[in-house]
This record gives sequence, C-alpha cells and structure tokens, in this order.
Amino acid sequence: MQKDETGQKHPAGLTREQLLELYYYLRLTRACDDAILRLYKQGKMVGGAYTGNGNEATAVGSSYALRREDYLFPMHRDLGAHLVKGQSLRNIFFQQLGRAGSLTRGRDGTGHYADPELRIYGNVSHLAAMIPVAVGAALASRMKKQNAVVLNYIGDGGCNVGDFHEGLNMAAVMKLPFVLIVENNQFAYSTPVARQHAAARISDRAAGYGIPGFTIDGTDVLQVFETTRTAVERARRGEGPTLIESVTMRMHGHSASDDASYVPGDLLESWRSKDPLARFEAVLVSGYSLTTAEKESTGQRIHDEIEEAIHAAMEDPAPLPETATEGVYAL
Ligand SMILES: Cc1ncc(C[n+]2csc(CCOP(=O)(O)OP(=O)(O)O)c2C)c(N)n1
Repeated sequence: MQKDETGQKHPAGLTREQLLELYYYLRLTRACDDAILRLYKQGKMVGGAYTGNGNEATAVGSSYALRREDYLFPMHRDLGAHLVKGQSLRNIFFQQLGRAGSLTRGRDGTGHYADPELRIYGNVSHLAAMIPVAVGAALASRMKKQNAVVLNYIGDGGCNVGDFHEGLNMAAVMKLPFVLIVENNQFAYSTPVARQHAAARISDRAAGYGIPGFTIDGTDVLQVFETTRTAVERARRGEGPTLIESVTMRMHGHSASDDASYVPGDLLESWRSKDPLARFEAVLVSGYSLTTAEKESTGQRIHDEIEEAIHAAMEDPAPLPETATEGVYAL
C-alpha cells in the first residue's frame, strides 16, 4: 500500500484516477457482454456469444499491467483485456456482428482477429495451440530487442492440452518474456475442474518448469493486477516466464446456447456474492469516496458509447458474397 502527497493510501500504487479507470473497464466489459448476449438473442449475431461474466477482474486487472508495446494473446472470455489494450468498441461490435468493415472483413463473428497495431493476437480456437504461437512472439520480441512482454491466457480445460506443456517449457528454458494466466473458472464446458485435474492447484505445475507459480483470487481486480505486474516486470528484466492461476467462476453457460443446467445453483450463488464488479465498487465507495453521481455518470458514458458502436455496426453492410474468396491462400 502506498500513500500519495495527501496521505491517502492507494492499493497497488495506483492513483484514484487509475482506480476509476479500472472500474470503468470492469463495467464496460460487463455491459459489452450483456449487449452481445442481447444481440445474440435478437438474432443479429452471426457467430456464438461467449461471455466473460465473472471473469472481468481477471481480464481487466491482468492486461492493465501491460504497456502499449507489449503483446496480448487473449482467449474467448477476455473481452476486458481487448478493451484495456486499446481496442475500440467500434471494432468489437463490427467484429461481433460480422460486418464488412470489421477487422476480419466479416469472416468471423467473435474474437478471432488480429490487430497488429495494438499488438493483439487472439484467439486460436484450438485450445492451447495459441501458447506456442505466443511463446514464439516472445522469442521474436527478444530477438528484435523490443523489450516487450507477451501476456497469454488459457482455461482450466485448455491447460490440459499438450501444447500447454511444450509452450511453457520452451518459454522457461529460454527465459522468454512470457506470462501465462490460467483462468480457472471451475468448468470447461460441462466438465468441473475436479474431473480435469488430480492436483489441488494448477499453479503447482510451475515448479515442474522451474518458474514461479501463483494462485490468486480472480475476482479481486487489484490482486490480479499486482500479481501480473510483478510477473510482467520479472519477464521484462529477462528473468523468464510466470504461471498465474486466477480462480474465478464462469457465471454464464459456455456460450449463449448453453443454459448451464449442470452447474449446481448453490455453487453459482456462492460465487455471485464475490461478483468482481460489486467487490471493487465496494472498495471504491468505502476507501475512495466513489459517489453515486460518479457511478451514474460512468454507467451513462458506457451506455452511450456502446449504443453508438452498435448503431454504427448495424449501419455497416454484411460482406458481399462475391468477396468470399478474397484473402485466402489457395482455392
Ligand atoms: C483442442 C480443443 N478441444 C476442444 C475444443 C472445443 N472447446 C472450445 S472451448 C471449450 C471449453 C474450454 O474450457 P476452458 O479451457 O476451461 O475455458 P472456459 O471456456 O471455461 O473459459 C471446448 C471444449 C477446442 N476448441 N479445442
């Protein structure tokens, strides 16, 4: 805990302005996900809808530790990380709605796009296949002397695929600037974690690679930020990768087409009491005098920004059928 010149204590060395920025991104992420679900139910989406409800503190807190020159390799529940890294709401909704003007020119309806300018490369659908690619980016960054760190995510299900081991092992041996976050959100589709791992903690695997491993409360945005910042700084100093297991809950089904009826109701309720947004809002109200007016103006700003982006996306056409073969390597 640090103090500023007025004597006010600030967790993680963040100013009040930065804490409010985190709050904005947490709420923006939740509101975007809600809007995406709404659009899906209205039949306006061309792809699936995978929300990060419950995961916001993990995605936002971790990516907030990055610099502009760092690389982000997010997974399907990390909308908050895209936003923190600088992705515009315009691009998010153009992408979700499969518009011709989207980053993939309407070829995808979720988050499978790359934005090299922002150094966002997400996401390879085949679980864990992205890890060796992200590790390769970390190697490239070092060879080019960019001093950039790669932040990559994987789920509690995806971390059991062989690529996880190969990628992380290579990053550890080569001491690459790489940070891997395992989002332990209790379920991989309908499979609970207890049926995926015999070990109590996924972070214990880090010892097998000779790197630091941490298990953290993934609903606490400040804890996620501080742990990731430590790992990112270590990576930037050339000391190698870190494995962070961020424990949270997938509050919705796997996708909008999954009612998650296999999730016990009392389990869901116990996690609801740890809602990442409500928790952080309570911290801001009690410690940083967040006012009702500030809460309302944040909500209004987010509402207006999202509505504007959706409106622009709805005005943009779908891609023309005759362009379907453009951008492919071979026919
Ligand atoms: C190699 C591979 N197997 C299966 C799938 C299908 N699939 C996509 S997401 C998913 C569940 C992933 O669970 P987890 O890694 O825990 O992430 P979560 O969705 O819970 O955030 C599955 C089985 C896939 N994309 N790739």
